[in-house]
Amino acid sequence: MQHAAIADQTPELHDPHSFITRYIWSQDHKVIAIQYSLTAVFVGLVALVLSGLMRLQLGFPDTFDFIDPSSYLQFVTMHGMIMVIYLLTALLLGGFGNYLIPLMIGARDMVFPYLNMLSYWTYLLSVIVLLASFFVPGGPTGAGWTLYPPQAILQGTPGYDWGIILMLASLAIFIIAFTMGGLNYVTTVLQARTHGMTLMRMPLTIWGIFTATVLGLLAFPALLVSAIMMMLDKVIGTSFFMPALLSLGETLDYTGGSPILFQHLFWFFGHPEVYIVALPAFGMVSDVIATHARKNIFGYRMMVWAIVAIGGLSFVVWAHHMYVSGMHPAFGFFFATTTLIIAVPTAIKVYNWVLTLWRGNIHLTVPMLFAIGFIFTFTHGGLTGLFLGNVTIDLPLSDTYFVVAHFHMVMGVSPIMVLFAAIYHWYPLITGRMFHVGLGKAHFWFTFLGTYAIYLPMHYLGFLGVPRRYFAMDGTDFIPASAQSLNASITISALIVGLSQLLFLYNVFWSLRNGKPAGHNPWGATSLEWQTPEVPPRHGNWGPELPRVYRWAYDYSVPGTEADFIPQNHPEQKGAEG
Ligand code: HEM
Ligand SMILES: [Cu+2]
Repeated sequence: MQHAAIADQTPELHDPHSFITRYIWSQDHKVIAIQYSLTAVFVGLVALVLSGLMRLQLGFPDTFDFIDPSSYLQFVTMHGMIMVIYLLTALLLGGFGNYLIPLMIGARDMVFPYLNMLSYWTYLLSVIVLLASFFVPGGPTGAGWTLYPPQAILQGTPGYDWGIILMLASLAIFIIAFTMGGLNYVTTVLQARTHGMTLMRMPLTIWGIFTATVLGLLAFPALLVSAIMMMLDKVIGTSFFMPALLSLGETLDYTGGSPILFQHLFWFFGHPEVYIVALPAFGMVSDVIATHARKNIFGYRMMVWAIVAIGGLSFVVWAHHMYVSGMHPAFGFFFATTTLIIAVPTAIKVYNWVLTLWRGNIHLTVPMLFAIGFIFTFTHGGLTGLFLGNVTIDLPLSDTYFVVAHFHMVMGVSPIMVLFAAIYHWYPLITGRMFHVGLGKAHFWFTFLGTYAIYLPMHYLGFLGVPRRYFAMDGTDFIPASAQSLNASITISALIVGLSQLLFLYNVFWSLRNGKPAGHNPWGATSLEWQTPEVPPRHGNWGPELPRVYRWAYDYSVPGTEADFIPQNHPEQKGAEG
């Protein structure tokens, strides 16, 4: 607030002049956001293709010669890792974090624009290193996205040589990129808010992105050290994670290390990672729902504290991923209890979204459809989490398709629904054009219904005991033959959902040229990013003067006012919270 001056130089001061400084080596947060997003979507498509290949094998075994058991494991690993880290984390924070933070808090840019630019190029490098592993001898690692040692670096696992080394290197580079971006986001939110933008007037989008970034800064170091330690185990033969081992009849040189230590480090990162992805999504979906229901968000303060509480709690539940590793019952009890406690603030959020919709003036726009779809998928995914959080229920279900169904619903599909909501919602601001509504709705229905066609049956497969990460299920007597027809139907649905994403891509690119000009603030939104003098906002965002904020971001349908919304920078006195 009083620090607004930090980011308040006149925009002309370093307005980029050449094509290169404007679009390639750009320090403008909006351009960096687009660079992050395009790269993330590109690798995301690679991950999508990999999932299609896996599904082909599972649905129609023995039909596709080019998928063998090793490549199946490699696809699983690369698919999982890309989706979680290189797509979702990068797109939500590097993409939307970058685009929205300065605009929503009324700053001209990030506080450290050069570092921000460096963050993108480092991220790009991590992606290149990751994808390079497809082309090295042995191919990418097939250790599973959890990379558990000892098997990750030992013979027998695909890509145990080059593949795993490149994966670990790529993760380390990614974390460096994330840290540069993350420090920027945190500092910018804390130091560069414009006049009047108190913390408790910030849109929930910013609260979600901010808290997620703090989580990332605390959690990623655990992954960084484990990557470095495993790299040392692999390359120079230390034994951090490697016990004494007999492999193929041969005693290996390792001794005394602890694979369980890796699991603890990994999940100390891995669980908060779920919320690094979820919290920005929670924030964005709140704002989309409020805007398109023309109603203030129900329980704003409760929503803020729920985000913060979930963020804090997410650091004390990690071992619920390790029930099968064997642990003292007291620890099992502890981690089950903390896991169930997280359900409380999470449920509060779901209730508040529904209560925001309640008696709202609901516009079923494309962003709103995706937001409502998210409430469904997230609730369903969350409910199965309550089951898996209990030790006794988790033990038989662990490593089955029930788990695959659970995490895809809750952290695969749900954040993707919000990302689509967000892209459609902010598309008019970013491009100055409207997307094609019919295509958008078709895209929604394919994606939403397809999600259920893919993942509902997987819960049932899990009950049957169908194991996760298996190339083929035939020849097991406990899995009935009917499981195969389910698998075929899942595969067909997955292919349809995958192809229907082309509707989205086509819409995004077609509308760039052919969409109707969107004009200012087509949704009638209150938050600052829609109040810039130009659409799309120019370098420096605000013209000669920073906006001044008089109210929170949720003054929709305030009684006694003419328009059904009052922008945050509007001085008029009426409004719920002045
Ligand atoms: C149409 C969309 C998707 C399809 C069809 C799909 C399909 C699959 C399949 C077939 C597996 C392997 C299951 C196994 O053999 O154990 C898998 C694993 C996985 N997927 Fe997806 N997936 C999709 C989207 C996503 C998204 C958006 C995420 C983001 C979080 C994600 C994260 C993962 C993870 C973390 C794994 C586990 C990898 C491992 O076991 O190491 N998936 N997915
Ligand atoms: Cu977890």
